Amino acid sequence: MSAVVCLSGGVGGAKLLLGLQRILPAGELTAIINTGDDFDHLGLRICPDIDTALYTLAGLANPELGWGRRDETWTFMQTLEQLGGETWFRLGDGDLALHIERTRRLGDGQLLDSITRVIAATLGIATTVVPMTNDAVRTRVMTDLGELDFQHYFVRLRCEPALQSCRFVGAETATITSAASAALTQSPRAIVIAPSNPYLSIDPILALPGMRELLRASGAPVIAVTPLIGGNAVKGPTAKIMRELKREISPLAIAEHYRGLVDGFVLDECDSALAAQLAIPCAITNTLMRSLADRERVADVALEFADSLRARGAR
Ligand code: FO1
Repeated sequence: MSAVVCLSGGVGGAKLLLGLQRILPAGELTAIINTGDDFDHLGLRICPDIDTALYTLAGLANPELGWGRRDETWTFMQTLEQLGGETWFRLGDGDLALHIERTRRLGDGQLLDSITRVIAATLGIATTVVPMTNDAVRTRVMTDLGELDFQHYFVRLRCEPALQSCRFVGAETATITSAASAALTQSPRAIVIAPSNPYLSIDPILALPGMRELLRASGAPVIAVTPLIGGNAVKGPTAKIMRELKREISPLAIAEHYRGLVDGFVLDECDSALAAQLAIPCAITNTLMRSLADRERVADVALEFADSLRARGAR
């Protein structure tokens, strides 16, 4: 019982993944990553949340954007623009190599989990980075403009259409990757739900048949880290989406969303007054992860909290 499993989406979740990777011994973290954002673009398979996890864990992430690579050049995009091509989804020159290589391997019949494993090893990443499934699951959002593909809504339209609901096409018949199931069944020390968007990034993972059951049967404390600080998302559209979905914009609504699944909730210190209203135990810390030290601190608080829940018999 030593490994830690973290369920994560892209930018926000990857910060916590990096904190966990830095405080845990090499090889003791498995990251189960949302693939509902994946799509085919310019003939390439793009897996944004996997890419963000890989770049972040390898120390290659673009610090300003959160996605893509640091020190990136954009000759391909500029040339594509001159040619009148589609440039709403920006692919940097270095990043492009990852999508081309992944697409080539998929074309050769390799599966997404083994491709991700090879790339993570090449990048020297100590964490086991696992797509939630090898099957196609595609997030589609119903908005006031009708139903849209996820990246069309998220990047092309900058989340401007009002969200009404989400569905994860293909999830009902998708199979959880074997490395993800193995990590959840080999008596993990803790399962952490990263501060990713619950509706867009974590729900696709939870929608896979058997996932909720595996989490509950793992015997490990399951804890979630709030993606909301004082009624605002650190980055991204979580608060806007909650308003549109007519949820209270509060960590309490996030905890409620995970009710029956999580044993504990990590609140930001500026929301500490809410602790008394939570039906489950909570830990309180500054959850804003600006520096590397912040990422390590939040990771540390999350794991200590999980350990204390286990010791208390809460799991
Ligand atoms: N996000 C953007 O807001 N604009 C982009 O042009 C963009 C390009 C991109 C390329 C590769 C990649 O792996 C991710 C990229 N993202 C971009 C991020 C991404 O699509 C979203 O942040 C996630 O899907 C939400 O988790």
